[in-house]
Amino acid sequence: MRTRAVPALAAALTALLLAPAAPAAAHNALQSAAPAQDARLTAAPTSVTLRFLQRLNPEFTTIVLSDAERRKVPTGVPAVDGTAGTVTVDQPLANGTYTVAYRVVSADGHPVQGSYRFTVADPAAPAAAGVAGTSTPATPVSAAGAHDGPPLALVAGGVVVALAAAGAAVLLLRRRRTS
Ligand SMILES: [Cu+2]
Repeated sequence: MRTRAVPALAAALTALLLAPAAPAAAHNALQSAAPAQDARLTAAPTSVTLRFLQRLNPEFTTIVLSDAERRKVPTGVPAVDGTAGTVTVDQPLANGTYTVAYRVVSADGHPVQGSYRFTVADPAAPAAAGVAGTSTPATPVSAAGAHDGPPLALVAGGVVVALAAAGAAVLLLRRRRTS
């Protein structure tokens, strides 16, 4: 009975680890964007608008535009209208890949941040100075929330527990066989 319970426990823990994380219903999330993620624009945008699931707090809404070299592109401060935040782009964007990074707060007060890229490829415009056509921006595209930290730690802890349980199961089985 007891030896059977240990593998069952290990299996339960494994299932727990494989199960998708519970959706964070209380958290804000990016719903749509203009320019859209991975968009390839033939005309440079003059603004970036991000639409979220929940209303934005103008005091805690950050939208940062940067070029392929990770240089910050001058924009206005985010103008918040309900669930949408807009920044105007101060200068015409040269051809190249740009990253939009955002940080907003959820209704529960927790921050949510992420980033995505879009490309300006105006056939009539020259490429950005110093930005080769083959340059690949190193900025990773992610939609990581502030809650990614604790769950990761939990997963790591869970793996340790599962490994310990599996080890205990193996030991018990071995002991059984040798006795
Ligand atoms: Cu939260």
